[in-house]
Amino acid sequence: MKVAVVGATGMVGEVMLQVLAERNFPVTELIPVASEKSVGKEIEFKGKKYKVVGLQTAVDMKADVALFSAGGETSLEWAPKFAAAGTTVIDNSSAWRMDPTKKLIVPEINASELTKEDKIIANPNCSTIQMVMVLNPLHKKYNIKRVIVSTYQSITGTGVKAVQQLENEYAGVQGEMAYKYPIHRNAIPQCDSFEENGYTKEEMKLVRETQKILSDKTIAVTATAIRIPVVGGHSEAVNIEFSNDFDMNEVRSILHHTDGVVVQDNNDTYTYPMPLFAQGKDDVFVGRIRRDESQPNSLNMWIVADNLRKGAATNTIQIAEYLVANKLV
Ligand code: 11C
Repeated sequence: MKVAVVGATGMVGEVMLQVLAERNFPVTELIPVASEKSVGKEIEFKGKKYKVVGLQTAVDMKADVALFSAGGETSLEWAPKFAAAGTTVIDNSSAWRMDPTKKLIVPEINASELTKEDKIIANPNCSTIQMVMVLNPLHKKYNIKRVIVSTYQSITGTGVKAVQQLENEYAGVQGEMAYKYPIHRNAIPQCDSFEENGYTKEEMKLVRETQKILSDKTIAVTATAIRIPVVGGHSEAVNIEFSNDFDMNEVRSILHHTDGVVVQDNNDTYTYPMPLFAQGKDDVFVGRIRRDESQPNSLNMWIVADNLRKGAATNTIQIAEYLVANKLV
């Protein structure tokens, strides 16, 4: 496979290169792509050096697959150009996710929707991916009515500027601010910009993308997304109300048998997921699983994943693996 990584010098792009190498994705030619200011820079992949090229050069190189993580505007402009050149684009931005003509894919859930005709495939938002990985098997069994989610999101979701801001704050030096406020010792109740309805875009992604991935518009979701000074991954406190009652052991067993989900849930041994330990892992971790005693058929849980891995790079590459395995590219 000729593989282009668009945004190769960014945070997600770098993890994509790592994950491609780790999973031995069949890369016969790597095309690292970035904005003009990075063109000519060298990056290393599997011990070999590659020169970063610009977007038009990459289009002309007609890759089989292009993994995009370069922001919504770049995707809107360039994904169609790659697609027109015959390249299948898997895009990490929010640009195409809610476009009814594009598929929004978490491979463990809905990769079977993909066909050869899908030339631009959307990768969901990180906080959505980790949540639906856990919701999906439970929805199939008990039918979800409503989800209330509060997120505790890593600064790596904002990008390298935010990591720099936190490091500057630790060191007590002035620098460029990724956020309007200090993030060290803080919790900022705003991830992404605000929408007309008073929610942030991040909160509305959790609502809309969940319904699209689970193919069920009847699932009510309400979200509050918070940025915290953590780097290892996103955490989510999730309350789920089902139509049907459940057995706690069966819930645990279902999650235990779900590919890509790891149950870490034992109060006796203080076992529960934490971003410090999820960092660098491809799985979604779930714990603190409790019946919500305040209303019928309801459950509380805590879900953690590395937002740069399953929330972005790993999910993208799993989509590419599915395309290869099913001869869709
Ligand atoms: C965050 N979830 O942590 C975001 C980052 O729509 O792909 C990814 C934004 C997106 O702020």
